[in-house]
Amino acid sequence: MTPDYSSQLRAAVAAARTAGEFLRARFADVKQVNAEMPHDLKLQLDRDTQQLIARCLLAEYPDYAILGEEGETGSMSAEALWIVDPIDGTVNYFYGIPIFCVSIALQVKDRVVLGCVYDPMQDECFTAVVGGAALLNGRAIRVSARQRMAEAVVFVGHGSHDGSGAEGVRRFAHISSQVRKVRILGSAALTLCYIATGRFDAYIENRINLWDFAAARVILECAGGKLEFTPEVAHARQGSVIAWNGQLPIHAALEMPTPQA
Ligand code: LIP
Repeated sequence: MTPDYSSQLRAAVAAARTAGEFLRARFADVKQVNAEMPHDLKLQLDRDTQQLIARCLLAEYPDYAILGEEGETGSMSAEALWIVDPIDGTVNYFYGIPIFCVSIALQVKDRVVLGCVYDPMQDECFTAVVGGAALLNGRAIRVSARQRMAEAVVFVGHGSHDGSGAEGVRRFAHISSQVRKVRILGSAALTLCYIATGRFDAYIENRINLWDFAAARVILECAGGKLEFTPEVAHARQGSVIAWNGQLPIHAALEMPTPQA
C-alpha cells in the first residue's frame, strides 16, 4: 500500500506553478548567461528558479533534501529527497522557444514516488503518485495504443556532446526511416509527458540527467508507459533512456545493421 503523498504532491504543484509563473513573466526578457557549452547553456534564471522552488518546498518540508540541476540542499542520504529541474529546456527558453517546463519529483527511501511537470506556456500541469493515475490538469491521461512503428511519432535526441555523434546520427537515420515522424522537443520531461498523453509514442536519448526525467517517469509509468534508464558507469545520475507507450516493438526497431567495413 503506497503511503499518502497527497500533501507532498500539493506542495510540488504549488512550487512548480510558482516557478512556472516566475519564468513565464521573464520569458521575453534579456537573459543572463552564466555559462556557454558547445551544446548547452546555463542561465542565472536556472539558479534563481531553483532557489525559488527550494524556498517553497523547504517552507513546508524543512527536513527534506533537494537534488537539483543547480546544486544540492541538505544531505543526499536524506530519507526524503526532492529532485528538481528548474528549467527543463533551458536552451529553448533562452532562444524564446516556448517549449520548456519545471520538473519536481520526490524520492523516498531511494524510490521516486511522485512527479509534477508544469509547462507554464501551455498551462499544462502533469502529475502522478506511484500506484495512482497520471493526470493532466486533474484529468486522467493514458499512453497511445499504437503498435506499429510506421504510425509512431518518436523523439530521438542525440548530440555529439554525448560522445556518440556519429553513432547518434546513424541511430537517428535508422529510426527516422521506420516511423511516421521524428520530433526533437529539447525537453526530456515534456517529451515523456507527451508520451503519457498519447501525443508521442517513444523517446530515445543517449545522455540525460536524473533531474530531466525523474518526475516525468512516474507520470509516464502511471499512464501505462515504460522507461528503461541505463546509467553511465562514471555518472550514476546520467545515462541513456528508452521510453515508449509499452506497445511498440521499440527494441527491435533500435537494432542497427552492422556498419559496412
Ligand atoms: C535538456 C533535456 C533534453 C536534452 C538537452 C538538455 P535541460 O535538459 O531535457 O532532453 O536533449 O540536452 O539536457 O538542460 O534543458 O534541463
